[in-house]
Amino acid sequence: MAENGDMDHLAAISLGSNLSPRRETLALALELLDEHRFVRVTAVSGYIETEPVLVGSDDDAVGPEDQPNYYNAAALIETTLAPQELLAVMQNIEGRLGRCRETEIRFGPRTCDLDLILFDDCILNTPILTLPHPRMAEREFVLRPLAEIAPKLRDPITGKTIAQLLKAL
Ligand code: A4P
Ligand code: MG
Repeated sequence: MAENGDMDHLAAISLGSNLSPRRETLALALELLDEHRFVRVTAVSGYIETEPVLVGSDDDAVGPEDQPNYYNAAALIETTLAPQELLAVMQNIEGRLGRCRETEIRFGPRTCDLDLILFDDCILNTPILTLPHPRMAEREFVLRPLAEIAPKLRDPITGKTIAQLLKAL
């Protein structure tokens, strides 16, 4: 962790909530992130209402069908933290906003989901963190808000920009 105020990493995150109060929860998550000493929120997209995406492409996970719509948003973050440290901060905020991983259903309703989408040009595959986020390219609820604030940001694996990925959907 750096001691000074230089925020030398750029990260893109996606936010989602489908349990009331959805917009307030996203706003509060961003406030809590920005309050962190080593994190600065530099851009925030508009909030979009989206229908729940139920099926993960990498396995057969299916969420419950009768869940409420989501609000989704994206934000850009400058930070001195390492990717795993930033993820821990994000998970701590999810917890403070009432998310309980022990009792929730995969792809089921959640008060607040914070996903790390990109972190500089990092490509990582560890049990706790995969970068870029493995499902970003197939998710309109991730790409549309992110394209609003960072259309030229690139997926380090394919070299494609967020705008190109969104267009390809
Ligand atoms: N993890 C690994 N890589 C990452 C990363 N880049 N960012 C690990 C965040 N977490 C990462 O995540 C499960 C585990 O993934 C974590 O322990 C972390 O170590 P989670 O947040 O606990 O659970 P989750 O959110 O249910 O899983 P995941 O994989 O984030 O789900 P998805 O694919 O993000 O789907 N429909 C709409 N319209 N809008 C949504 O926001 N979200 C989901 C969640 C489903 N459908 C949706 C939406
Ligand atoms: Mg998540």
